[in-house]
Amino acid sequence: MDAPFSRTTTFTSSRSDMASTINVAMIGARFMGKAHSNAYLQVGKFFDPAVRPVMKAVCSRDLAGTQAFAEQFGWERAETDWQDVVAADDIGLVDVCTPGDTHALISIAAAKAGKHVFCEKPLANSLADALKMLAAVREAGVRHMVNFNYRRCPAVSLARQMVEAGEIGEVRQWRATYLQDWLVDPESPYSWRMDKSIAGSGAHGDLNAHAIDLARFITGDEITQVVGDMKTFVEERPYPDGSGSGVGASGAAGAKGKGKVTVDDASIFLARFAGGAIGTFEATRMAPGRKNFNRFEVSGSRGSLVWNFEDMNVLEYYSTDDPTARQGFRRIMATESDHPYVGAWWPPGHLLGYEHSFVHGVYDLLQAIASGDDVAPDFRDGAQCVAVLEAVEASVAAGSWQNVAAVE
Ligand code: SOE
Repeated sequence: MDAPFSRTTTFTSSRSDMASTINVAMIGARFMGKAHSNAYLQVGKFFDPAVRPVMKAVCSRDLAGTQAFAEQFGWERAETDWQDVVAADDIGLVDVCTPGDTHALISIAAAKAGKHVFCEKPLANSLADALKMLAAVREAGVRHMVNFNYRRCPAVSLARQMVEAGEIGEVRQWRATYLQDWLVDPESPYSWRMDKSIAGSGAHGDLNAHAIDLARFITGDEITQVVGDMKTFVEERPYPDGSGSGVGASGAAGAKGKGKVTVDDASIFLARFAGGAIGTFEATRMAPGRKNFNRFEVSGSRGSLVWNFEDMNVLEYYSTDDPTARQGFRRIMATESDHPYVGAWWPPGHLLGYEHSFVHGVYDLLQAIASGDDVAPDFRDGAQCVAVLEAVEASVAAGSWQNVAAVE
């Protein structure tokens, strides 16, 4: 078997012709599996990572489907036993693309086997599990990253740079709305995303997790107290007939009748930040007309920034430093070569999309693996996000403000 992390001569272009490689195993082969596979395929073509991924093994439960997936995306082998894959001597990085209920099991086993770990969000379905994952990767001394991909949309990375540089002054208010509509129809089929024992929660963990991560990333601050409300509008849904293809299409196929929805359709909360800012968060799968309306607006003492994934290349910026007669929101197209990540892609002015954010994340992870430096968002960030999610759920149960546990 190949060494998991070896030096090989793989390229003869003007880029590095002496490239290190790392063998990757990905567990899970559905929507996120495709997005991650695409990232491994693209990263070495547009960036020049110090270590290049070799797509060694993909693993999921059904052999024929996994083999077809491996062939489609160029994985060398298809497997069905994640434990064998994680333990295999030739694997250096384990990429966890399964639903939340298995993140802890797989990530901890991978860390114990000395593998670097890249895990989908939310990091875990409970803070207790997230803390165990954090302890495992720290003990193993491996690199770890949770995939909050929206951080790496160029306009979002730019917003972080601007807040850090003080361009909107002191952050006072954060407003996040993450709105989708794919569950508005009560006949939309049941999937694992509606099963609390698998997904952990609904719009809350799926969408508010992103919003919480963006709030922490952009403000550089921590959420310390929360109070919220959550609602399930449609309490049971028909099992899928296998014909669907949307995000909710998988799971329980073949079962008859209706499945009980045990997660929220919508989740809202108020937040207080350590630095004195306050914030609002709203996540729903029940907002007709909103497709992937992941929007934040951050108000500071000298300006504001607004971003919305539905127009993801644009960052809106208002500055009180502009002359009064010229003040107004300007639309910054984050498509220029001096914007984060953009120079690696097309000539200036050409738009990037959803998939690019995954390529950027994989690039940064590979650089960290090569250098041995930490990469953000890491499992501590992932666990802190879960702490916020969990505190909101506690506040709903208690009907009162709750403190958020601080993850060290
Ligand atoms: C479905 O709600 C989903 O695909 C999420 O799971 C993703 O994390 C989000 O980026 C888009 O919507």
